[in-house]
Amino acid sequence: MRLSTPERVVPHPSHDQSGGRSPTVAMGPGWFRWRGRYRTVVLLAVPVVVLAAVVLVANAWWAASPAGRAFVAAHPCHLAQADVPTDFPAWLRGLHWFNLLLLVLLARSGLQILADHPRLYADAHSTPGREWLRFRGPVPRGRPWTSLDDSVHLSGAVGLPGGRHTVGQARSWHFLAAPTWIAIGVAYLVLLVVTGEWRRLVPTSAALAPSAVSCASSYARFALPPGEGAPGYNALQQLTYFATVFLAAPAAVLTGLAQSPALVNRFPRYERLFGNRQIARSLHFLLLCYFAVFTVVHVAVVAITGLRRNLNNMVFGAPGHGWAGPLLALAILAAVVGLNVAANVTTWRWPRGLQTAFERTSMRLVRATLGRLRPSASYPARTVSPYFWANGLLPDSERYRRLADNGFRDYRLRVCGAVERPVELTLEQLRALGTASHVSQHNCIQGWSGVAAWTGVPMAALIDRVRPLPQARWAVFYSYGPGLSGGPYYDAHPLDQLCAPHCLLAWAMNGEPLPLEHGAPLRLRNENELGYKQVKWIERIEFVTDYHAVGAGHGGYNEDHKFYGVTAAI
Ligand SMILES: Nc1nc2c(c(=O)[nH]1)N[C@H]1C(S)=C(S)[C@@H](COP(=O)(O)O)O[C@H]1N2
Ligand SMILES: [Mo]
Repeated sequence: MRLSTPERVVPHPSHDQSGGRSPTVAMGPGWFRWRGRYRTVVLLAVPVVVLAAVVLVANAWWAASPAGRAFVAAHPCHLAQADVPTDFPAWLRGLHWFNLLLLVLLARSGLQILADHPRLYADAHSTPGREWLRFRGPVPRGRPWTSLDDSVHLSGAVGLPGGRHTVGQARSWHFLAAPTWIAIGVAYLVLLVVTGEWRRLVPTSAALAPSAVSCASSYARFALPPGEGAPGYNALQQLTYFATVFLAAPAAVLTGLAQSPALVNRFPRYERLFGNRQIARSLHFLLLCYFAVFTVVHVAVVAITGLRRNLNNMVFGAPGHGWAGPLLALAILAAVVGLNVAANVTTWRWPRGLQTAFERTSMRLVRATLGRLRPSASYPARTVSPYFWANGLLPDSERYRRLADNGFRDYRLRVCGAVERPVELTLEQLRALGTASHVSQHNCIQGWSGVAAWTGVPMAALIDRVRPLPQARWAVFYSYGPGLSGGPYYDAHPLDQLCAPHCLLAWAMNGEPLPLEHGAPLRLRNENELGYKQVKWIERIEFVTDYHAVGAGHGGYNEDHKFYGVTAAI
């Protein structure tokens, strides 16, 4: 399948949906790695199965022993609780099923985002070879390998929308669903409190912990705990639901937020809560795994403990024995599947429509919140990454080669458009406008990150020099480098972000002149935004009223060709 766009964008090999590789699995540190798609799974399964067998046998022995029997008698799995609501009000049932739809959308678009950089690290620098889990072979040595080469192909049955390097569309879905999920989560919490339904969920007695052990022991003997069917949740059920609602769900939101360049460059301490951004990203993935396991177990228990009665309860709020509940539940599940299929189809048919829907809703929210933060870019110098992934195509024009051969002495930055004083400046003249340095974390849309020290002229100083006209709202940065589908790379930034103190036109990286692959002689650093906004090999800057007349009108090369958002503060 190929990306079809209303503008007939020329596909590039990275968009080539047939050529992409499928994920493989490898796990463990570099000196000891399990490889291979099936071997890893088998090798992982062996210790899990052995451990499970040991636990099952030990538990059976313990439960049959006098001590075990006394324990269970003293701590019944089902605790009689006063004041616990037994009804499932309509709002609760509605939110339960809506939550299912959103979780599936979040999981599928999340996997698609992961497939774009299928490596999970514990170290902050995303160094190849140091992944604790990867779904891709090792990074080849001795030849250029950008993170675009690295993305894997996902089936549309798994990923939303499936395919290769469809991270732009996947993010649209992820960020349409995420604020909705947070909103219904907040509504749910408020309603829990207001209606007293929280009593069913929130543990209020320490007796719950030993009782939960009794429940677990019972399940581990493949026996339903005594008291099954009594009103209220059993102790283990209550603790699991509580952990899912009050720990796992907020943790998913918090680790997701730690992916925001604007947030971590403004509050590096927030990132350090998790260790670093890559640990937060790994946790975000592990939380997806938790939700998947929870759902499987939850559904299994629903089935085992009286499917028809439970489904009636889940749909109508009353534990009837008719077929109406199961039929309606089936219809709801069919709708969830149908909506997911529709999401895939819509994405491939109308990628531009999806991008526009995202831009008009969630992206505005992001811009009004994270986009407004003022980055402090105050990472300690010792955190600078030893390895920094490179992305994009090097300039290949004769003109650029001549400039580079001569150490960029003939380079002129042209600044034009809606300004009072258009200029052409040499690197010397640019330096004379002022110099600033900062250490920041670069976050690529694909998922890798790296910390580097940047030195350059503050954009604010250049803006002072050229004096934008009152109608100028955006500046478009044009590159000597080509985009993947041909033509020069470009990207638009709002003036308010460019005026922030930490926005630089950088000519040095980690105290050295900017290396060729990182954008020599000049690149942008706007620390509110993801990597693709940081235009390298800048040729000229044009101030404009809005970006609709630039390229295909969506705010940049990747915005035009890959349906990325014009704002990327997360
Ligand atoms: N001209 C140009 N600039 C570009 C790109 C590109 O393809 N062309 N890629 C962007 C992307 S996606 C990222 S993540 C960063 C990577 O910067 P680095 O190569 O210095 O790590 O550059 C950005 N700037
Ligand atoms: Mo990127």
